[in-house]
Amino acid sequence: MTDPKKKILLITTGGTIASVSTKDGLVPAGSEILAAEVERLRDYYDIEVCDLMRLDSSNIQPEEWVKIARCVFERRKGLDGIVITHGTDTMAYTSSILSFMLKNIDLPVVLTGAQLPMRNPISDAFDNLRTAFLMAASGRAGVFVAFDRRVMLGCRAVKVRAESFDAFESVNRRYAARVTTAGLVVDESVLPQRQGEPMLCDRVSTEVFLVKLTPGLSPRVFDALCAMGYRGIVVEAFGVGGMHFVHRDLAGKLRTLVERGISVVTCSQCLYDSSNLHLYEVGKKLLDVGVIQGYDMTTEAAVTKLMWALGNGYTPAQIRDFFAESAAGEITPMNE
Ligand code: ASN
Repeated sequence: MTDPKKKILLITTGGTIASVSTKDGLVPAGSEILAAEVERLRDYYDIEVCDLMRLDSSNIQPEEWVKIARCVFERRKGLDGIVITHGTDTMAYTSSILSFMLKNIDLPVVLTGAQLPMRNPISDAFDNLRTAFLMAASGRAGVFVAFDRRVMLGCRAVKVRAESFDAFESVNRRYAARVTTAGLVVDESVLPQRQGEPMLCDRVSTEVFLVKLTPGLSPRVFDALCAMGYRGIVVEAFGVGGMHFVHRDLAGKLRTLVERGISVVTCSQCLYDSSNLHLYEVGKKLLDVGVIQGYDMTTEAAVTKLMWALGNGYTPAQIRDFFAESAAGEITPMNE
């Protein structure tokens, strides 16, 4: 007897993968664009479809993250896995926040998209959708991004190329799986560890600002952010985490912010490797004033983790503790 087909829910949110050409440029549509390919996939999977939204991912914001998380959580019972089609531009933010919102998720949730619309004969949509379905049917729980025959943790994905088919990389973490001629080859050591029952934690704060440090940046920028009511700031600092204190004293300014209860997290402008504020004087000063280390987190993971922590009412002390540990695989523990 053959195994029953795995039951997969396909949630569409728009993006290039489901876009059509119009006089206004590419505009996202719904599952009707994916229908022919979904029909072919029905030979292998039992597929339900949910058209949730039709947005370019530049228009996907915290309101949409909540909708997507709720849809996944509410519909997951009785399914083997979920595939979410999504625009590529902000997919890493969505996959990162879902990694926190869908705590201990008990099935694979796999985001995918494409660099060319499904209707384009040379589109990557076919391969990407097939990789996502393979991972969704794999029984490996967690939030993932599937792209260019590779699968990565959602909280490690970064869009690194604007046009090429290999648009995503798994930053500072090995791929969770690859598609080879042998099928889906999963690296079990990369998969997230569940620590309890699945929970929907869908509150998120928008009071987080990302600053990319440039030489000479004025400390007054931080006064302005404070005045605007931001409660969390992520600074992409230089190298392993340095910020200037000569001529313009950023460390001194950040001290006043931390004293006012604002959580300041630093990560590196370098895509790869970890920040380490202990190494240089320009980093140590930041530790002294209470800046939180982002270690080897991607910027997308650091920003969404802070949005999530503030949304869930964490105090500055709780945020500090939360950033010292990995919730979904976004930080490499020191002993690895
Ligand atoms: N602008 C598109 C989006 O993010 C890009 C894509 O999907 N390739 O929705």
